[in-house]
Amino acid sequence: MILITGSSGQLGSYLIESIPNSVGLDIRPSKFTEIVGDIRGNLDILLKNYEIDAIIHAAAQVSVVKSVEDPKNDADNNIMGTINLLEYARKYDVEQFIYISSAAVYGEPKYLPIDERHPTGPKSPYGLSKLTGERYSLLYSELYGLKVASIRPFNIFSPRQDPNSPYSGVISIFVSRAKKGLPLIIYGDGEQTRDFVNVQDVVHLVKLALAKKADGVYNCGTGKETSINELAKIIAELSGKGIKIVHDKPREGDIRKSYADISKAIEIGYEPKTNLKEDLKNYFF
Ligand code: UD2
Repeated sequence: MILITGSSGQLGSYLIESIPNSVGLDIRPSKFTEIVGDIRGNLDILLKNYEIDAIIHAAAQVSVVKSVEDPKNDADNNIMGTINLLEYARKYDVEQFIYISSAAVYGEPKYLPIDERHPTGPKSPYGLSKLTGERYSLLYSELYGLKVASIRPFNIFSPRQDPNSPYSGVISIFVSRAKKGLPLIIYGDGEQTRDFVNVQDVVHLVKLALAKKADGVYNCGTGKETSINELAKIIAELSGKGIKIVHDKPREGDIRKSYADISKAIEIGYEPKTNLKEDLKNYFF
């Protein structure tokens, strides 16, 4: 049986749907979650009816902004929660552990595209807690022979992202504004870039890592960059509402350009299928 933590979340819910013989654990109840509980809680009790062979750890405090406001809560979830799961894995001889990390571990890129050897330098408590969780997982692999793969997604998008959250990513914000007929606000000149990857590609890489018992660190993106200007134009066009695009001052601490070198993932069979324009149309319009 495969335990998927964070099964009510954006990525976890898709993982539950596409991985047979899996069971979901999340603090928030949902139709994807069989076990409602906290990853920091007593896992002996929470998981007593299950025989777990592998864990995909996708539960996390996911907001950069919240991590700055409350770094202790962020660390408690992302670091202590991870250690609690790793200890469970050690105690019950779980074979495999897939850690969902983040491109936030890299901080401001020193070169592009960003490969897995790129130095880490998180710019937020969130980036640091994700990196720390990743390092703990890799340490357990060295110390106890747990098979550990760590996946670093770039900018994930899906129809299940929450457009009403103030912590949403740019695609969510632009789509919900376009649907309301509101102008899209670009921070700065809009020439900053991101590697937008649809959630199905992330699921695909996680499944490959699981099947191949991969170990080490893997970027997950498309290997292509899209500027925020291009993104705004696509969404404005798809909405068909004559949406205006306006510019505001740059966002503080914003990363300028970011996209992944995905060669390592390709070596284990990864083939990203993201087509930004098509996917946005299918998901939202
Ligand atoms: C994303 C993640 C962050 C972290 C990071 C890793 C979100 C919300 N943020 O930050 O958690 O993992 O990647 O590198 O998922 N923008 C606008 N107008 C808007 C909103 C955003 O111009 O209304 C710009 C923003 O200034 C930035 C770009 O869009 O240049 C992307 O912003 P984002 O917050 O979606 O994502 P990012 O990469 O900064």
